[in-house]
Amino acid sequence: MPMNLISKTIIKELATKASGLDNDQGNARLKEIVNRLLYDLMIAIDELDISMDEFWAGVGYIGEVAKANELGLVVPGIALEHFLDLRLDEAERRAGLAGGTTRTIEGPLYVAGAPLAKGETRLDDGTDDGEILFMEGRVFDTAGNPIAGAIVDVWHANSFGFYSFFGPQQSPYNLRRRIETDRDGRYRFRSIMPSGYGCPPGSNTETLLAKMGRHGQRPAHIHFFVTAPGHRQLTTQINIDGDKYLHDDFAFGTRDDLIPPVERVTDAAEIHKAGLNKPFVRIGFDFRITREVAGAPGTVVHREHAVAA
Ligand code: MBD
Ligand code: FE
Repeated sequence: MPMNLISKTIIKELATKASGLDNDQGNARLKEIVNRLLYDLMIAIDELDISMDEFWAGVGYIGEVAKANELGLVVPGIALEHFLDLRLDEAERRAGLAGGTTRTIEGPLYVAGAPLAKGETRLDDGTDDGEILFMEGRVFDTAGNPIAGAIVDVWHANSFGFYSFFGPQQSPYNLRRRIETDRDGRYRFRSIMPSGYGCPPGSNTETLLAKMGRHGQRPAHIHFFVTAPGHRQLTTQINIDGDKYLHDDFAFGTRDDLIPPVERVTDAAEIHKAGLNKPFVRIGFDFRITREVAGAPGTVVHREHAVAA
């Protein structure tokens, strides 16, 4: 039952004054946003009859999340990062942009400046006994022309679900590379199969999810930024088919057309041809990126990124 101890008129007045909407100084856009968020929050407190203790528990929680540098994990966990993707999808649709590979969330674990290779490279440092993976494909524009010199910036977790620069020590830029496509728009890499990521046990994010009856697991996935001059940046991932959490991702990142077939190669001749002595996994995936246009929101997200030490 809504409490409404306070009239909406009084709340409106308070939020207006608190956000400086009644003066002509400051940043108009910021004031508009603060005003709206404050108003909606005050209404929610009033209607849900949020107690002093509940309120300060919430403030304390956000403080802890910030102190632990976990905001980037809570945001996808409560579907906000995916929600922003849904808005961008719709904005692109209305701008007439079609035919590009489906986007999905960046997540909090990108590190800029990975080593740059031409055409093909190896991502793993040889210390991970995970299944060997060869992934390859091409970058196309939406007319079907291959794009030479596109950059495929790829990052993924190791076979324990950990990323380099986060969690247990790994070699710098392990499982992170930038690959420049060759004259046919082709990229290719050798790596090891990632495992799904799980929110650190006991983390603030996991604590919140547990209180909502949810888990903090992601299916195994591989992240990509695909860029080329004159084109819109694509931020996406592929998911590893067959993963237990494929359609139960705590971060809402799985999308149906980002689940390529996973081919397990066991044929002795094929194994020999690949220069290996044990079965391996092959995944093919092509990217299509759209042209830069005026009048659509940008796809390059300016956010805080971890910096390589
Ligand atoms: C990840 O690896 C990830 O991709 C997201 C979205 C959240 C947490 C960990
Ligand atoms: Fe990830």
